[in-house]
Amino acid sequence: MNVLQTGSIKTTCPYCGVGCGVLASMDEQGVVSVKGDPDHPANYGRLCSKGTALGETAYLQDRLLYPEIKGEQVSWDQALSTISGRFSEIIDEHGADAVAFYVSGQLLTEDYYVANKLMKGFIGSANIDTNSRLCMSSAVAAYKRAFGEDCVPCSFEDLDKANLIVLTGSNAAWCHPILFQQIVRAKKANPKLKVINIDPRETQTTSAADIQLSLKPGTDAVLFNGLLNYLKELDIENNFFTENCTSGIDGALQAAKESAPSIASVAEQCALSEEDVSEFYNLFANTEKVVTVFSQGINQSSSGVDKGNAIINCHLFTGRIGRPGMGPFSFTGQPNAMGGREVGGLANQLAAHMDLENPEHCDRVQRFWNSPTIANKQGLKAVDLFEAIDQGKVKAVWIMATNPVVSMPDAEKVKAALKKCELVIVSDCVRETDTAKVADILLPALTWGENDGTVTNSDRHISRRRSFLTAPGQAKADWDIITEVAHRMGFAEHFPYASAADIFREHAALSAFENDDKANAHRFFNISELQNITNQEYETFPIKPWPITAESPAGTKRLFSNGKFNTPDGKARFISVTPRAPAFSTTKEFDLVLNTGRVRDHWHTMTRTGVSPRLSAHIHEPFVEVNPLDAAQYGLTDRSLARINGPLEKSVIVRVQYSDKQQRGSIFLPIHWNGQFSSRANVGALIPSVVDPISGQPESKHGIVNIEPYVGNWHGFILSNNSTNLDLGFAKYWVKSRGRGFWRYEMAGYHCGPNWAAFSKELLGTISEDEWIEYFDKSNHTYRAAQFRGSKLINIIFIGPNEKLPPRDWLISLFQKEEISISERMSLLSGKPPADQEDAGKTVCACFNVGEKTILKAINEKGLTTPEQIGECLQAGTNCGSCLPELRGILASNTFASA
Ligand SMILES: Nc1nc2c(c(=O)[nH]1)N[C@H]1C(S)=C(S)[C@@H](COP(=O)(O)OP(=O)(O)OC[C@H]3O[C@@H](n4cnc5c(=O)[nH]c(N)nc54)[C@H](O)[C@@H]3O)O[C@H]1N2
Ligand SMILES: Nc1nc2c(c(=O)[nH]1)N[C@H]1C(S)=C(S)[C@@H](COP(=O)(O)OP(=O)(O)OC[C@H]3O[C@@H](n4cnc5c(=O)[nH]c(N)nc54)[C@H](O)[C@@H]3O)O[C@H]1N2
Ligand code: SF4
Ligand SMILES: [Mo]
Repeated sequence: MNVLQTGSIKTTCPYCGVGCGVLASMDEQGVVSVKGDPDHPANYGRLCSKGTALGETAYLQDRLLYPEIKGEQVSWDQALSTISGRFSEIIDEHGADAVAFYVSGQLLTEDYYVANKLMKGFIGSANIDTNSRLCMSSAVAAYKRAFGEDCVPCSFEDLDKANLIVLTGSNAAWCHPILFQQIVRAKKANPKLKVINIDPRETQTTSAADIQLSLKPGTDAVLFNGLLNYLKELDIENNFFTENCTSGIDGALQAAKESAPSIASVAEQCALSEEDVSEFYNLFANTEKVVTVFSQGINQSSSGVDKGNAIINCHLFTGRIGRPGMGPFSFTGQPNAMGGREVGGLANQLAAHMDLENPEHCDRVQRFWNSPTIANKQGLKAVDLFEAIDQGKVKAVWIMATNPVVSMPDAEKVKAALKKCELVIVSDCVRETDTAKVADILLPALTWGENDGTVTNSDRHISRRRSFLTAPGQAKADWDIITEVAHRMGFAEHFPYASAADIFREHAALSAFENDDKANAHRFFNISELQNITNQEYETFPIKPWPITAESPAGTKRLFSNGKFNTPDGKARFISVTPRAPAFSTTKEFDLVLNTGRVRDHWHTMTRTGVSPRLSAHIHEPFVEVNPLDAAQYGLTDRSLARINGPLEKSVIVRVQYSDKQQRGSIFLPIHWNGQFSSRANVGALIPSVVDPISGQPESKHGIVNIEPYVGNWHGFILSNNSTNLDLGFAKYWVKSRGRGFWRYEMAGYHCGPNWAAFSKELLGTISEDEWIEYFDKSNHTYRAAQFRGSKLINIIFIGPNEKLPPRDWLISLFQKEEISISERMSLLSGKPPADQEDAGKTVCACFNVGEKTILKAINEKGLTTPEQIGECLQAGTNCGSCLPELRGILASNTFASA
């Protein structure tokens, strides 16, 4: 890979919706380094662990480097002509709705704009949906119902100005770490600031909370309806605001009263104590500056839209919107979830915040695009789209920047549907993904570091993604690939783009097109000021929140400050919410609620974070969080394996992790592990495809399952410095993770068939000069071996009859050594360091590679009592700060243990 320019460039982190500014560069040795951009308003120089490790993910291993058809390398021309030819044939024969795009909040705005334009204005179908359907489509629908337009009213700055922050369904400490740290700092600076965390389980986010409300899963609408009712009873209404700026209040109050008439009723329905509920309600009632943050615990629900509106209702009732330090704030997940919303990338939107089902809007967009046709009815939303593929109604699908075989609910069915589908095209930057495996055509896309364009973060700031690396292999920008297909389908004159800037200008011009104050024409999404941006200005574009117009050329921090909304009467709407239970309740057979979500250092399906040793060190194995009392009931032990079975007749096998922070009756599974990294950990296969009737967002936080111990006859691990992709099909359970200088494989199985000594050599490969040191005890299925090539350690394999194998941390540290000493060789097969060496334990601080045992030792020997002292002593926690909640946890449990 070559560096495109010297010195560092300003770009934006490709992970979460905080959209942190990054300064990135590559040195002459090809080493990519990143640091936080001190001038960027989202992060002011800070980066979390994922942002800090970006350099480790910018290399070429595992990349898709050239187009392929059915596994054979082809030229771009062949690939693109095949796609346009097959699309055109299918459309001619079966109509425009027989083809579809399934895109992603990880595309840049320009990519997204072109994909949406091609499908809705030229192919003439609205069958373009996106993984944002699984992510924040409920928040979109809730905002739209309340404000008439999908607008996030707040600014990150409001977190500093608030006196109460209510987080619900958000594990910001791990998922929006820079915002979480902003909240922690705001608390230090403002002792009046209180934080409430609403989540069925305690998470790292709880560490900043004054009150943790571990409510019964799925009951948030009751809690917020109860709050509305309470505010009404206390007469905390902002009468001026409700009278002049809102409609529908009576219905909402009535519905709130009926469903949540008293604190006692709320406490009972949500399984909370009356004291906790009343403390929360009191704080909300008595604090003017309140920000309510909501995320997937709200959105990923079969009543997610209503839950969003139950939250917004409380802000409308108190008029706490459009002013500093207040508002209902959906934290978006993906780096460009918001850009996708602006271009209308969902199957039920048009473009530039216009509606598919509004004939005036369709006419306006068609005139602007000068297009032969325009979709005028909603297309298929993600779950329905894959259902239509399964039924053969959609015959060709082009998947861009998403991995639905892992991330969709009922994921095995999605896989089967794609296998049957006539034509599956996948544009990705990575060669091997579970979705790429079922594709007919693979298209190599540029990714972070290489592509150019814009993204919009959670608080509407548009910022630039800039390239500093040249295109690897034959990879192309996503917009370029789509444009080429549009040309070949006969639409060349309508897609005259030579650069991302060309597309951005058109996107900005559409936002301004007939966007005036006349009723039915005004849209808040307006970046008219950027429609004539020159290439040079685009190159240096700073970062601004939309709307960006002649009146507000520097952008607009907060929306609705004048109390005007985008509804026909200009008023915000209260929505009457009647809470509904999740679609599935537990049964005798499936007696546990399945909650799913994220871990700190992995990103979704791990295609990028899974190649980073630093990020893989934090949690290297898929796990299930179980309350110890439940675990005892089901015969599970901590760190043993368990099988989790769901009603779709699929199961996963993962490691048990005791957690008293997990309420009884629920378990939590992380979403990240998939077929590339483990045998059976794809949680999508356990989640039925039940959706919210308005948004179509799946209920990914509430499956039903049962759990049982998985007792293998043998257990083992391999640490290997050269085997990147061992075929472990013989093991019922396997998982792989990357470390610095090695790959780690954990395994278990039923049949102790192999003669391990011979089998290991076959599996790992050996040459005549290799030296093996081995220990084999056939009577109890124990085999331990280390393979050396010269003085270099190549492989370690340990097999035993049960899970009681030595800790891996010291063995792992040997892979960082050029030479293994005699005493180390002698100790190796015991798995324990020689007397003069120490074991650092599991990595806690990914930035400085500091282990738990090292931290505990320093705490005890030096009497450390604060994370700051740990930082001074070991550096842990002093860079990105993502491990600070864990450092606090270690300090707390150590105090507890030594008390
Ligand atoms: N490290 C990391 N960060 C990420 C991502 C990642 O993959 N890894 N992905 C990004 C993306 S795309 C997204 S969408 C965001 C998601 O960010 P978050 O929404 O914060 O993350 P999740 O872990 O999906 O879920 C949040 C919490 O919802 C809780 N929850 C479950 N059921 C309920 C309920 O009934 N009520 C309430 N109140 N809470 C409930 C879960 O216990 C969980 O702790 O993260 C973004 N940031
Ligand atoms: N059970 C359960 N399921 C869930 C969730 C949950 O909480 N629980 N969360 C849902 C949510 S919120 C989300 S956002 C989804 C995420 O799920 P996915 O979108 O399926 O996950 P990613 O791994 O982010 O997939 C992105 C793909 O794009 C590729 N890529 C990266 N950069 C580029 C690029 O520039 N161009 C192209 N063409 N490709 C690129 C990556 O290699 C990767 O294969 O999962 C959803 N599924
Ligand atoms: S919080 Fe972390 S992952 Fe999110 S944008 Fe910032 S550095 Fe990237
Ligand atoms: Mo997401």
